[in-house]
Order: sequence, then structure tokens, then C-alpha cells
Amino acid sequence: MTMIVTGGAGFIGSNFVYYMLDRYPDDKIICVDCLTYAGNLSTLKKALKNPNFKFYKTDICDRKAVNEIFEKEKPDAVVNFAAESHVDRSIENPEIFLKTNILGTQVMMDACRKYGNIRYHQVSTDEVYGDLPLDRPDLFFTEETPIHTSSPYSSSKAGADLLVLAYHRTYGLPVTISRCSNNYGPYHFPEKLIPLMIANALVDKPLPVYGKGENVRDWLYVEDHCKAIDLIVRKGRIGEVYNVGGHNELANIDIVKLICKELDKPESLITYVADRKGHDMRYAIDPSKIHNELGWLPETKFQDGIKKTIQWYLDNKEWWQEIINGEYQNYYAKMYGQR
Ligand code: NAD
Ligand code: TDX
Repeated sequence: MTMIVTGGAGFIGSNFVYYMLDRYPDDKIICVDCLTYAGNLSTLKKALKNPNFKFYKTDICDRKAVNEIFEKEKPDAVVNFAAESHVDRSIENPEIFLKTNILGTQVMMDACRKYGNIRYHQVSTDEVYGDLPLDRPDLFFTEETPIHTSSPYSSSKAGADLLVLAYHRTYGLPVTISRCSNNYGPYHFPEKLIPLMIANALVDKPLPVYGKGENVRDWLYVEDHCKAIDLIVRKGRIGEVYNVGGHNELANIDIVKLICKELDKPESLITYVADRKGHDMRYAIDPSKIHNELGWLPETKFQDGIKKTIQWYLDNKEWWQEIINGEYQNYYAKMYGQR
């Protein structure tokens, strides 16, 4: 099979590229990524040596360039990871989120239609369901939970999801959607909670916890997400949405304390800062559908996954230090300077 993977130079996309090259040595992976601040070619260094891997530095909104790739590579399937993915950035500047996340999705699906009704998978998020209250631990997101977004980011992802389902119903495009909870693991960009806290703790910088740190996220090791997507692409029912999550809810403050403990750093580094606007309280996925239909279960326990992740950041300092020494400094000063 030849598969186009968009956003393959980012966090989850790159983990997926490596997972697929390893699992299916005869398949071809064509990565399409325009290398925004979040995309990093050094992440794909090993993949670039593999003859079954090809990289195009291309914007998914660029219809002409996307069509040329489809003509040349003749893909059997497309998995769309490419997106603006950071909630805080979407609050500062929503426009690029609407462009990439919605219009980019449209361009990719139009190419799928044009070149033979190609199988299309959309990588979405649990954030499209909004949030759950902290005092109702009995509630979970199912695929039937109404879309009810909070941020420009989640609204753009929800818009894309609706478009994907519309392309299925209107044009018969063979689509699936996965809605996953928070991922963690190697190559996670250090603007996100876990890698940011690891990077700051290692140099004894303050650890900026939003609000009271009570917000809960449902954490999943990135490789478990990759396995779920692979299963859905190969065996999922066309036109369906699958929730992906590991029943692994943790409050932000507990994660930050755990990182301090693992790195032997004092909790006095923790600094409570102004809350995120519209901050979602709790995400929690009910993964029964993907478990019952496709046999998926998360394999990495959080205690093991977080240790592996911290070790990866210790072993790969040059990867993230190069990032935080660049434009990231301006980002950090703007977002955290006066907070
Ligand atoms: P990321 O920000 O680390 O990577 C995004 C990648 O997309 C980057 O390589 C970037 O260069 C590329 N990209 C952005 N705009 C592009 C464009 N216009 N054309 C081509 N490439 C473009 O994101 P991530 O955390 O790896 O998330 C990947 C996908 O998974 C996103 O769709 C996100 O919404 C979804 N998701 C993420 C999580 C999570 O916890 N990180 C959870 C659920 C779903
Ligand atoms: O400095 C911080 N301090 C802090 O308290 C940062 C960066 C985050 N937080 C909090 C906000 C959230 O409650 O930590 C939690 C996690 O924040 P993020 O890492 O920004 O992730 P989140 O907003 O939950 O969104 C992530 O999961 C769903 C991804 O970034 C999305 O792309 C995905 O769809």
C-alpha cells in the first residue's frame, strides 16, 4: 500500500511514520508537511534514509501542489494529521487554525475524490466534545456526545470533522475519523504541558501551571494512538467515528508533581499563573467502540510511558534544545512573560 501521511514531521505524525515503516516494511509512506514552527525535518532523519519513505515540503492548502503529489504517488490511503494543534496559539490567532484545519482538510479530501475515491482518515480530537465537569466522574465522551467546542482550535477541528462526514454522505468518500485524548511521548513539541515542564524543570525554570492545576486530561502514550489509527484505516467501518483513549485521567498538577519527582527537582518550582481563557475542565474518553469492534486496547501504562518519555527527553536534548533556542524564546516571552 502507498499511504500519504500529512503532518508527518510533527509529534504524532512522526511517531506514526516510524510505526508504519517498522510494521509494514513493504508499504510506501509519503509524508506531506509544510514544516511550520511545529514541524521538524530532523525528527524524520532516520525515516529519510528508508527507500520506502518520501518527503514533500508542501502546504495541504496548496491544491495544485497536493494534486501533483497524488498524480505522481498514486496513494491508496491518506491519513491527515496536518493541523495547527496548540490551543493557546489558537486563542491568540485563530485564523491559521481555520485555514489549515478546515480548508486544508477540504483540499486533501478533494484530491481523494479526484484521484479515485481514495480512502481518507481524519485525525481528530476529544476536544470537539467540549469538556466534562470535575464532579461527575461517571460521565465520559462517547461517539454520540454532541459536538460542543470551547476554543478556536477545537472549533476548527470540529468544523473539519463535519466536513469529512459531509464528504462521505454527499460524495460517498470512504472516510473514518478518530477522536483521541491527550497524547504524550517522544517528539512532543515543548509548548505542550508535559515536554514544557520537563524542559523547564531540567534547567530549574518556573513550572507555569494554569489556574489551580485541577483540570483533568486523559493521557495516552503516542504509540497506542498510532496503533489505533492503523487499525481504523485497515479494519474500521467506513463513515464511522472512533474515540481513542486510555481511561487514564490525571489532574495537571499531579503530572507536574510527578515530573518533579522523576527528575529529582523541588516542587517549589511550580508557579500558578493566570488560567487559559475558556479552559476545558475535564476530558475523558469512553473507548468501548474501538475496543469492541476492532479489539484495540492501550498497551502502555502511564507509569511506564511517562518514565520512557522523560528518559527520551534526557537522551535527546539536542532535539528540543535546538527548538527552544530559536523562535520559541519569543513565543515563551509573549505567552508567559506577563502571565
Ligand atoms: P503538531 O503540532 O506536533 O504537528 C503538526 C504538523 O502538521 C507539523 O509537522 C506541521 O508542520 C504540520 N502542518 C501544520 N500546518 C500544515 C499545513 N498547512 N500543511 C502541511 N503541514 C502542516 O501536532 P500533533 O500534536 O502531532 O497533532 C497531530 C494531529 O493530531 C492534529 O490534527 C491534532 O489535532 C490531532 N490530535 C493531537 C493530540 C495531542 O495530544 N497532541 C490529541 C488528539 C488529536
Ligand atoms: O504551560 C502550561 N501550563 C498548563 O497548566 C501548558 C502548556 C498547559 N497547561 C495545562 C492546560 C491543559 O489543561 O495543561 C493541560 C494540557 O495542555 P496542553 O498540553 O496545551 O494540551 P491540551 O490543551 O489539553 O490539548 C492537547 O490535547 C488535545 C493537544 O495540544 C491538542 O492538539 C489535542 O487535540
